Amino acid sequence: MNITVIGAQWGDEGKGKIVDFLAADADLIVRFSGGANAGHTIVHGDRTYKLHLIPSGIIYENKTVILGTGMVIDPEALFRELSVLEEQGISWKGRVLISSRAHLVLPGYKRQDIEIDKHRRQPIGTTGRGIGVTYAQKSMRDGMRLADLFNPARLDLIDPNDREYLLSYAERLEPMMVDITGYIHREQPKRMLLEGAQGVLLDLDLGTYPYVSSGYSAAAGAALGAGIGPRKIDGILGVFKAYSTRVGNGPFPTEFKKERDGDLEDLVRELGHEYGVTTGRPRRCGYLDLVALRYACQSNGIDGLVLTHIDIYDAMESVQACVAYRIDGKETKEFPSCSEKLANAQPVLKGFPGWKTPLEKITRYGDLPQAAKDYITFIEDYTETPITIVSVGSDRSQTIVRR
Ligand code: 2SA
Ligand code: GDP
Ligand code: MG
Repeated sequence: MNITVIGAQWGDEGKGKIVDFLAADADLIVRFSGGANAGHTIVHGDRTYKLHLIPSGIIYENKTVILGTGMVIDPEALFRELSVLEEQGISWKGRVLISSRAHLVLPGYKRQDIEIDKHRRQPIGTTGRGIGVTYAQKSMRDGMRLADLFNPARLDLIDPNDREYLLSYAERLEPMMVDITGYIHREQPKRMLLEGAQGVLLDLDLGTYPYVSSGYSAAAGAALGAGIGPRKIDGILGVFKAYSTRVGNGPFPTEFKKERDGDLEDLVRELGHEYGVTTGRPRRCGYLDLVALRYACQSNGIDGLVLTHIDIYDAMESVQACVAYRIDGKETKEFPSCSEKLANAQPVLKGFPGWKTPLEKITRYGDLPQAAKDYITFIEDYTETPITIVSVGSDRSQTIVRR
């Protein structure tokens, strides 16, 4: 049984938490896309782990994780992250493998990323981690892959400073390098988890282009990133929050507005700690956008949704969600492909009664207050997708699986 887990919004839905929870039953966890731009948080008791490149199964002592082919790897960031994990008592040697076909981020790419975005007439607000430049080099067929580090014919083609930089990591990277396809074929894992990064609306093809990242955040990227065929994947889970957030620029139709929503943005940001895990940037916050969520379900074939952060609404008298857009005077439930059109969309909001009960200690679906269940049922009906897991807090234990 192999399951893909993706973000169904603009990232930061709680993928790290959910992959860590599901990893208890997995024998291999593969991150299939993105790089050190991502920030995946795992909370276990009084310990918090912030992952950027390492797949979220690493916290278990005996699980093997692979950084997949679709990733872009910054060696400096990788070893920094691994040494933080080591300080936190996680021994990783022998358990962290990297696809030989994954691309490498060079120091100059990070500088270029920052410079390019600074000079854009409409900046994207990238994380400055060299992601776009590395994926562009890959598409141009000028990229450096992990395997190239051990291939003098390729290595000799690059700038001597870059060569020296990369070679300084070669000894440590060599034992981690793996042919991911061969490995999976040999090991025959029974249960694989394929972890995405960012979210569907930041996917290069499906997202709000050009305000997207450059990897494939969508479910369709999982097979490529893990070096397996798409028919080997048995299910797709899409993680989403009870509200929406976005970090960086670009259209966000349900973003809270002071004139309409008062202090709701500050309230949600503080309760939900909505700050970038990688850059510390405050995240923009807004209502749950069901038009966008339905599009994410349809464009990814999501079999089951995972609802997180529902506890953030615990104290609210009422909760609202966007059920349509009004664009140029016309109401629509279709998600526009053009960012300018999306920027003109006014959300049509529907109100739901609040549950005014703390949910954080609830462990069974049946024990949720009726108002919370009604909100959940509405989302399922609207998206035509079942909600199979509900998360009521950041801790691994605060996860309700619907049976
Ligand atoms: P990039 O750096 O080229 O990938 O940026 C392109 C856009 O993608 C957004 N992006 C993200 N959005 C949400 N979360 C991300 N990870 C970090 C986190 C973000 C942070 O977990 O909090 O710390 O700021 C992430 N990574 C990329 C980015 O904001 C641009 O809009
Ligand atoms: P990811 O990028 O999708 O892995 O998500 P991030 O780690 O960037 O952001 C999610 C944040 O929400 C982290 O601080 C998590 O610890 C936290 N979190 C996850 N699920 C829940 C939840 O159900 N409720 C609350 N209150 N916090 C959650
Ligand atoms: Mg994140």
